[in-house]
Amino acid sequence: MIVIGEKINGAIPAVGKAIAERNKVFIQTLALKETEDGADYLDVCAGTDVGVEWDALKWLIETVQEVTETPLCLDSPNPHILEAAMSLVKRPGIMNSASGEGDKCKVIFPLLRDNEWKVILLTCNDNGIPADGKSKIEIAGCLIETAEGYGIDQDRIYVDPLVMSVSTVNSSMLDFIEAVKGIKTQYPDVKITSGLSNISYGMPCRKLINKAFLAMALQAGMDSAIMDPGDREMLGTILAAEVLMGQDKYCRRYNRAYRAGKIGKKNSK
Ligand code: THG
Repeated sequence: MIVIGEKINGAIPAVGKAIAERNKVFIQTLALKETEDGADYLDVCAGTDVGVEWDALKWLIETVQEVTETPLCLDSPNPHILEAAMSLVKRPGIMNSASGEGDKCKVIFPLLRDNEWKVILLTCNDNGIPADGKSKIEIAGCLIETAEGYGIDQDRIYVDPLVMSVSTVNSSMLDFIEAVKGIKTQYPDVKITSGLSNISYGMPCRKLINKAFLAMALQAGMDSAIMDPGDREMLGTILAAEVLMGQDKYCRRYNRAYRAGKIGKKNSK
């Protein structure tokens, strides 16, 4: 399971405040914590108004790279900002994201020629975000094939099938799983990623839903999630799911995490 740490995001009020105040220590502490918690990539999103996003993102990238070598996942809705941000980044990371909207593919895909950068592809286009699995698969296929034309192999692509909130679309997870399975059948080397909290929007006890979603999505073939790597219950769910799927030989990783106090009740092994 590839973990993309979600905490360096200006949409989180305390982080937005730290970015506005250019509070280096706050951001660097977060970056180090996510790294220690085992994040494979750090999502960096300024999440501010369009006019000031570039300055904020530039500062964020420089600030984070001062303290950690964990590769970054550059997160912006603006492909031109992603293009400019890429030149500041020291080692190949993930572009979050391209999609069928506007000129995103035309701007992002040429940037990935002849390097090791990866890209998240969202299953949406100028007609919006489809809820049904079949349309998600169709859009993903179209984007994957366009990417191939730019020399981007399947193993550098993460598709995010944009799960809906289950309070609005009752079949939300089932549609997501249909998309995961369909995309993996047609493009076996493509990876699947997702945020974990969109599904529970509008529901009480959101984390219960998020954890059940994570376990079922993993079983369906999801490879990665954008999540809080320090969330003990979420980590426990991942490790338990990997045990149950027969992916953790002799349950070693689960037992090791337990002995290290990383899962289960805090301070009571
Ligand atoms: N797909 C892709 N990119 C994305 C998302 C996605 N980028 C942004 C977002 N969704 C993922 N990032 C976040 C960041 C923070 C929170 C949710 C998603 C969040 N944080 C709260 C906090 O930190 O205070 C609560 C955390 C918690 O309770 O665990 O809600 O879907 N491609």
